[in-house]
Order: sequence, then C-alpha cells, then structure tokens
Amino acid sequence: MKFDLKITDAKSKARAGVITTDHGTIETPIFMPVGTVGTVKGVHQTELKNEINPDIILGNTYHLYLRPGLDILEKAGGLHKFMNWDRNILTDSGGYQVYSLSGRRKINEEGVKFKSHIDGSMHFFTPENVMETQRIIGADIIMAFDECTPYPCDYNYAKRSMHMTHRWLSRCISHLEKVPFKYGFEQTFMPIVQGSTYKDLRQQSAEYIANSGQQANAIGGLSVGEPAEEMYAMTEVVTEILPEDKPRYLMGVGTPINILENIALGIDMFDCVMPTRNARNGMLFTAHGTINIKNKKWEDDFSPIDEMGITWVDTMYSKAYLRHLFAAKEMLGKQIASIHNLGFYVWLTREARKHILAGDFREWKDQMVKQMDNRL
Ligand code: PRF
Repeated sequence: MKFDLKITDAKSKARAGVITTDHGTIETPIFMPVGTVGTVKGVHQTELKNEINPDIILGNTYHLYLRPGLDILEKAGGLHKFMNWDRNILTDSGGYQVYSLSGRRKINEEGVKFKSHIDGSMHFFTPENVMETQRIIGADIIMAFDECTPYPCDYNYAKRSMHMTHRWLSRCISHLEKVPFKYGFEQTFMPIVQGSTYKDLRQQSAEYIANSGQQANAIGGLSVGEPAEEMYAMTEVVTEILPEDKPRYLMGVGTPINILENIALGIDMFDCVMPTRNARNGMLFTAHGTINIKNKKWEDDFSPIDEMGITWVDTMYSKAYLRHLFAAKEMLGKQIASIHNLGFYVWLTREARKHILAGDFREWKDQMVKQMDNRL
C-alpha cells in the first residue's frame, strides 16, 4: 500500500490523500459502505458501483467466519471473487462484533470465547487465528484484533484492556509474518488505538500504535455512547500523535456531522452502519438535514426524494411514493433509502476532499454542519 498526502488544510487538520493498493486507488477522506456479510444490505453491485461508487467497502471477520465460513470463502478464492467486487475491501477483525455480544462472550489474555448469534455454537477468537481468518477472507486492508471498551468504562479496566490490546497487537504482527497472502495481492495491516475516554491512555496507546510502525493506523473505542465532544477530544489527542504520512481510520463513526468534524481533526477513513441501518427505518440524510420519510407530512409531497440527485433514486422517486413504500412495508422502500443514504455519505466525503483541495474546507464544513443539524 502507498499513501500520498496531497494537502493539509491551513485552517484545520483536514487532509486529502490517495491510497493505492493492488485493487486500485482510494481517494481520502473516504466513507466506506459496510457490507457485513459480504453484501451492502439491499444494494445490488450495479447500484453500488455505478451510483454510489465507493473506492472501498467493508466486510466483517466475525460474520463471514460464521457464515458462509472459511471453507467456502477459500474455495471461492476469497471475498472479492465470492461477491464479485473488484475494488478494495477492508475487513474488521471481529473485536467490535464480539464486544457487541456482551453476555455471550468471555475475554481473557488468550482471546475471546463467544457464542454464535446464529446457532449458539461456541467459538474462540485469538489474535493469531483472526489473522489467519483475514488471510483467507482476503481483504486488501485487515484489522488488528482488539478489545473495544464500553462507555462509560472505569479507568482501571480501560487501562488493563488497552495494555491487553497492545499485547494482542504484537501477537497479530508476529503471526502475520508466518502466514503469507493467499491470493497474490498484498494485504495492509492496521493496528487500533484504544484507551476509552481517558486522555493519558489515548496518548499512551497512540504512541504505542505509532511505534508499531505499520503502514496505516486506526482509532477504535469511540462512538460507543460518549458525547460527541468527548469523541472529538479523543480524536484530537490521537491525531496529534499518529504519523502524518500514514492514513488514519476512525472506526464506526458516525453521523454526517461526526464525519465532517473528525475530518477537520485529521481523520482520512470512516465506516458506519448508520446510512444503511437508518435507511431501513425510514431515516434519510440530506445536505439540509434529516428526513423521517414515514412522517405523515410527506404523504402528498410529490417532490423528488432529494433534488441534489446524487444517485438516480433521488430524482426517480418522490417523497410521497417512498413514504407509501414504507407504509406498505415494501422492500423496495428500504432499498431506495439505502441507496440514497450511501450515495449521500460517499458524496459528503468526496465533497469534503474537493473543499480541502480548494482551500475552503473550514468554511464549507461549518456551513454544512449547521445545515445538516435540521430535522426536515
Ligand atoms: N474496534 C474494532 N472495530 C470497531 C471498533 C473498535 O473499537 C469500533 C468502535 N466504534 C467500531 N468498529 N475492531
């Protein structure tokens, strides 16, 4: 992987760059649509590629390991071939998904024992076997196995957990050296900063991660229920320390406003289930605020879903029609809303990039944050 930092904004810490991998280029800042089980939910490849047009999407080790399982993925020749996606893929390590299984998992120094959400069977993830699993899935970017602490989290737990995540990182790195790439292209490994909402822990973790000398770095453990201001404060502490010449990925963040504010703090990569999950509940993100399309007020509003027309669904269908699809519980409604929201998120980060390159990011960002805060 190669990272060219094109420009750093003069009035914020926002950056524009280009990541190059064996599956093409990724222009940063970037939003990566989430395709947990090898599908961006409800979206065909044609729409994903031609309309939403992301340079990279995400998959999840936890879900793919449980289903379809490693045998099938290996026989398919990896996830790219299995789902017929020839651009970049990043897989999360399962650290966060296992954390979300609270009550159905046990964490110790060796790894995490957990109960499958599918059939209740028991499994054990370790830093070593998760690296092997990510080799088999075959994404372009693979993540360290970490523990994401909940919020709030007491200081001593956060500190012990952070140190364990650091020890797990060493195990990930030494194991990866023993397991070669499987499919003829390179995989970039990303370590993850933890440390909950404690400034000193975040600093310590950022230094540890920076010193591990990997080609890109990630920040985890945020957007887990803490106030946005606390998230921004932690991002700022960490981006001060992480090397400038390597991409920075803030995991699982967030609302369109969260994304712009974190771009301003020096983050390059984002992912979040919000655009697809909220779409399935009838929530649409637009440049002028959020819409709950189920609301009665849209019943006879025959204007386009979004006049900006970022994706074809935006001008193809009216708000009244989309509201009708949701009222009738038609699956097309969820599909249209998902395409709209993903198109908007990818557009938003592309637009941020344009403004960083043009030198007016800060002004644009402040204006967008104000606009997007509305409920329409
Ligand atoms: N760790 C991992 N994946 C994640 C997170 C984390 O802390 C988060 C936290 N927002 C989202 N996804 N491995």
